[in-house]
Amino acid sequence: MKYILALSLLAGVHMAQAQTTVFSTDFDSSVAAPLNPGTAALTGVQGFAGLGPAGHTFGGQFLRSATGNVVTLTLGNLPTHDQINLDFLFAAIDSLDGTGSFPSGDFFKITLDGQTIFRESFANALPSQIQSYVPPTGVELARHVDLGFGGPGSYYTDSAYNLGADPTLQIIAHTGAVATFTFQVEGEGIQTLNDESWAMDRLSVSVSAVPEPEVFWLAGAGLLALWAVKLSSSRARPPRSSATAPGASCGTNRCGQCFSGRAVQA
Ligand SMILES: [Ca+2]
Ligand SMILES: [Ca+2]
Repeated sequence: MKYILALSLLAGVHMAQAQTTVFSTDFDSSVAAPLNPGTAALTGVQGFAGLGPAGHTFGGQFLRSATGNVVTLTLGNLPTHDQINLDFLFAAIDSLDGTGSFPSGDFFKITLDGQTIFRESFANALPSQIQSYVPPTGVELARHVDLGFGGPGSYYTDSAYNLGADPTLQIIAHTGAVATFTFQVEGEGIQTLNDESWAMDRLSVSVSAVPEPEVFWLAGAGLLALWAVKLSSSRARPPRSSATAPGASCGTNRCGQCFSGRAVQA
C-alpha cells in the first residue's frame, strides 16, 4: 500500500505536466479562423503526401505561401500555463536559395508575441548553396528531391521537415492568455510563387504547466514513503548467521567491535 501511495504521488507530478492542445488543423477543409493567411492558400500537397512520422504525415491540402508573405496565428483565452509548444510539418518548395545575396537570402522566421523564436535559411536549388538550418535527428523528412510544384528537376527540388520535433519549438516559456505566432520566409532573396515557396501542414499548439511547489512537496513525500518502506523492511531482516555463536562470550576491542571470546582464546 505504501508503494502505491508513493507511486500515486509521483504520478500526480507527471499529470501536472500534461500538455493541453489549444489549436490544431490539418488544412484539409478550410483555413481555421485564428489563422490570417495573407496571400497563402490551401493547395494539394502533391509529392509531399505520406511524408512524416506515423499518424503525423503530409496529406490532402496544406497552406502554401509565397516568400515574403506573413501567416499569422492568434490564439486567445489560453488556459493557465507556463510553457507553449509549436508543432507542424514544413515544406520547403522549389528553389529557395539559402544564405547569401539575391536570389539567396531566404530565411524562414517564426515569431511569438513579437519575439523571434526561429530564423534559419533553407536552400533547395543547388547542393552548393548554404542552408543555415541543421535539422536535429528525426526532423528531416526529405531533402533535394522533386516533390512536385515547379520542376521537375533543375533548380526546383524540394525538402520536408517535421519542425515540431525540433526542441527549439518545444517548452517555450509563455504565460499570457493570448499567443500570436507569425510565419514568414523573409530576407533579400524573396521571389515569386512560381520560383520558390513554402507550406505548413498538421499545425498544432499546446500549452503545459510546470509543477507547482506544493506538487514538489507531494513528490518529496512520495520519495520519503519509499525510503521509509525500505528502512522498515531492512530492520525486519533476521540477524546474519555470522553473528556470535550461542554460548560464546562477546567482548569489545579497542575499536568498539564485538568479537567472540572463544575466537580470542584460540
Ligand atoms: Ca518542385
Ligand atoms: Ca530566393
